[in-house]
Amino acid sequence: MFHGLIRPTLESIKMTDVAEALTRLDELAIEVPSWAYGNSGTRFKVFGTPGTPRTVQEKLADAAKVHELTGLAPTVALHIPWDKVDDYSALRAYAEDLGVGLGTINSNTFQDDQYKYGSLTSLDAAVRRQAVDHHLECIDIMHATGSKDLKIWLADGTNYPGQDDMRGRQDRLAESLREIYAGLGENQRLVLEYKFFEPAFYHTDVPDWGTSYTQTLALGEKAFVCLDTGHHAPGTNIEFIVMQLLRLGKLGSFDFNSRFYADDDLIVGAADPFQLFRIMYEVIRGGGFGKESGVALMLDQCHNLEEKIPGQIRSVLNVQEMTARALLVDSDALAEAQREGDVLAANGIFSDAFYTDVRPALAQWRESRGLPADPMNAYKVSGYQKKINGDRVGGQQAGWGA
Ligand code: PSV
Ligand code: MN
Repeated sequence: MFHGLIRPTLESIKMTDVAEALTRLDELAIEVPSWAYGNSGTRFKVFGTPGTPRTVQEKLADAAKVHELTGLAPTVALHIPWDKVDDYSALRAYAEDLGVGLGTINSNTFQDDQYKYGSLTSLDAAVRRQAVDHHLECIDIMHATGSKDLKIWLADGTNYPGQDDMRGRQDRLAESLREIYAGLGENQRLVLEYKFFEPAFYHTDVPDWGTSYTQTLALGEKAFVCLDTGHHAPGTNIEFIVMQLLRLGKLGSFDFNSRFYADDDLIVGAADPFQLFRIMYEVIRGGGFGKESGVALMLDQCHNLEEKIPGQIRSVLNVQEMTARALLVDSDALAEAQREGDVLAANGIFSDAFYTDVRPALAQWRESRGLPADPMNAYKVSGYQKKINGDRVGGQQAGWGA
């Protein structure tokens, strides 16, 4: 506890505080993306990797391994049509047998020729119809998979000033979204993801949280914003956006990943662990943490060079570690320092939590729950990678976009 103007030191965080913080970690659930297990790369090259899944069932098996070793990843997000199957109820049963559930359904209106000039915003009514129908099909799939969220990310935008009327596109977007929203079931939600660039270069139709907020606010209570950490300009204060969306009751989900330059989709927490800590602090501060909060913590990552399954294990562990550190912030002491205008003390309290090494405590937390203390090593010695490398020979490896 911090009293008066005495600056807290790292010793002010005791093991009892750590133990207390860790009990809340049981509420942490991270959704992994099916596409993280397939091959991916850049526009220059997609490298193949031994053992890569050929089917959605194999992707689910890999995701189940991540959950088995970490206890952190109980659901898997699907991308349609990449994960299209004939029988989604059977797929759900298959996943449940493996110990995981099916999560968010991601729509895809960015890889078909007809969407060259846009999808939900297109000037062409027939193209808009097709894009809306795709989302209604996704909602049908959600009924079978038991998924709660429909996540929409649009590649819509233009490359040149004057290419299209930005205002008209925004109006058509609102109209298309209204129709999709009307198709949602009672317990289903729509989450609209924003991204400030790419693949369109001049303007993007949902470039920022403000646009996503405005559009989802107009839709109603079942529509929320999805925040992908890689979709901001360098230097953006992402935790401010987290705070604001939570304050407005409109933060639906995260797509976590790391970026150095653009939408790199690297391992979350790898580029800037302090940013991840600050984001998780605002999530906790704003009531976005825990199963009842309604905020889905998803990963949206691709493992281009590194092995995919340990890449995912490392990712969920990073989120857990920064969440644990964020839970250590002594909020009473912080509020007191803030009231007293003690800038350095307040910043010190925040920093002390960030600099606390929670890894030994997390290893204990795992062991006490029957999980391996070191999931990365447990995977290495499990023989799973060797087995899938041998089993998964022939067929078409899954890849980003397939
Ligand atoms: C777009 O860059 C995005 O972040 C969306 O979430 C897509 O669905 C996903 O990437 C595909 O990897
Ligand atoms: Mn994303």
